[in-house]
Amino acid sequence: MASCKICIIITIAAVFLPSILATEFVVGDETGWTTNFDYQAWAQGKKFHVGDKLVFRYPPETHNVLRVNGTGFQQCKAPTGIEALTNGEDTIPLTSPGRKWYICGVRNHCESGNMKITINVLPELGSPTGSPSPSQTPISAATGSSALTGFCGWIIVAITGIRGMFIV
Ligand SMILES: *[C@@H]1O[C@H](CO)[C@@H](O)[C@H](O)[C@H]1NC(C)=O
Ligand SMILES: [Cu+2]
Repeated sequence: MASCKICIIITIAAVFLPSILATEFVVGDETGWTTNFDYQAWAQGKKFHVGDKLVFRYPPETHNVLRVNGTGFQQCKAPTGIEALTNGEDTIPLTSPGRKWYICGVRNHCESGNMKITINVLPELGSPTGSPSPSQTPISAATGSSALTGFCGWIIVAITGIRGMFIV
């Protein structure tokens, strides 16, 4: 049955699409993590989702990465006792939606060198629970289409549900 082949392909796509779409963002691209770079301009227009990763790349010992809150971002102050990331290839998985703030804690790089970045993380792509409107996800669109009703639709729903259990 031709329609079931399509169904299988769509099911596989529904399972693997979110991981294919997961992106690793190298902060500052080729410039990396350094002083006097406009990270807000860099972040502008990019869409960060749960499941994506931020990579802070810099020569070790010249900089570091501290996760802070909005106040810490404004004042270039990290809470005492938190551990800085220091290996120069620091990969931070974005595990929850919302605003995130990172600064460099070396000397006055944050205050004087503008070494700070804030991003807004959106819910996971293709996630049935995380999406603001389920009708906008590719999976639901496929399930709702008239070509894929009945048995095929149920398989997609079941597999999407199973995938959800592993992710949550
Ligand atoms: C931000 O973190 C500091 C600790 O560094 C804490 O005192 C402050 O209450 C936090 N602010 C918010 C808005 O969570
Ligand atoms: Cu620095």
